[in-house]
Amino acid sequence: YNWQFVTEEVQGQVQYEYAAEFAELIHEKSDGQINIDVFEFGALGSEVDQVEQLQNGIVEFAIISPGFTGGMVAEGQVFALQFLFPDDQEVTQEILNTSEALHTDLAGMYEAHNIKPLAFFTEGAMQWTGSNELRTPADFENFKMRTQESPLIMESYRAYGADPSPLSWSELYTSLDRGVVDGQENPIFFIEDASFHEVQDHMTISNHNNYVAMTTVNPDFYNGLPEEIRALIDETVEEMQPRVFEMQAEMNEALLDSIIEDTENPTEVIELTEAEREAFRELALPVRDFFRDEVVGDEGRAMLELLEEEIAAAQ
Ligand code: 6CS
Repeated sequence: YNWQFVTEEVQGQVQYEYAAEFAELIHEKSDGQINIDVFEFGALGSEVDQVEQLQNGIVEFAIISPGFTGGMVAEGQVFALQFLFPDDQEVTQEILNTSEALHTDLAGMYEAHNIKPLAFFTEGAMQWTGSNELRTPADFENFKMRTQESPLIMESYRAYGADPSPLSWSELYTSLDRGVVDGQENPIFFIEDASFHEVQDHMTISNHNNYVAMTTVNPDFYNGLPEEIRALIDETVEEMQPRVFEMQAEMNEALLDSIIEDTENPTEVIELTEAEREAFRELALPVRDFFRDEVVGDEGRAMLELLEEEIAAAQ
C-alpha cells in the first residue's frame, strides 16, 4: 500500500509531527507493507483545498481544523464557541477522546460530507496577538481580526466588536506585517513557529478556547480496506492521542519562553485575570444561541446539548 497524508502545518509543528509519527508506526506495524507519504502544508494548496482533496480521495488521510469546513459542516463550528470547553487541557482532551456528541453525532455529520473523523485532539489553548494590547472587549473595537474561514468564528469576533476577515495562514505573516489585519488567534507553539510574534507587538494569554484538530480519513477508502488494516489504523490513531497531547504541551511551554526571550522582536505578553476573562465570556455566551438558532438545525442543537452535558459531567 502507498497512502498520502496531508496536514495544515509544517515540519516541527504539531500536525506534521503527528502525521510523521503515525506514518512511522503504521510502517513498522505492517512490516513495511504500508507506506504513507506525509505532506507539509503548502504542497497541495490551501487548507480549504486540502479538505476537498480528502473528500475526493486524492489523499487518504488529512488533519483538518473544523474552522476550514465551517461553510460546509456547520455543526463542526461548535469548536469555535469560546469558553465552552474546560480550561484544564487534560479534562478537555478527555472529553475530545470520549464524547458521544463528537464521535457519534458530529462524526456522522462529517461522514455525510465524505470526511470520516477518527480522532479529535487539542493543539493547545489559544491566545491572541495584536498590533495593540488586547485586554478588554473595547480593545477589539474595529480591530481587524484574522480568522479561519468559518462564519461562527467570525461571528464570535463580531460579538467583541471586531471586524473579522478570513485568511489562509499562508498569507497571515505578510498580512500582519502590512497591517492588512491587526491580529489573530492561535496556540503559542504556532504563533512562535510561524513567527507571528515578529510582526505583532502584543500577545494576550487569554485561553479563550482550544485549538481542536481532527484526524480524518476518506470514508470510501477506509470502508474498502480489509478489517485487519482498519484495526491497525484505529489502534494507531488511539496510540497517538496521548503522544500528541504530550507534544503540544511541550511545544506550547517551550515556545512561550522563546517569545518572551526574543529581544530582537520584543512582544509584550500579558495574562488576563479571571475578571478580565469574564468580560469576554459574557459576550461569548450569546454566540451559543446564535449557533443554536442561526447556524444549525435540530440535530446540531441536540449535539450541542449533549456536549454541554458531557462537559458539565467532566468538570
Ligand atoms: O491559524 C491557522 O489557520 C493554522 N493554525 C494552526 C494551529 N494549525 C493549522 C492552521 O491552518
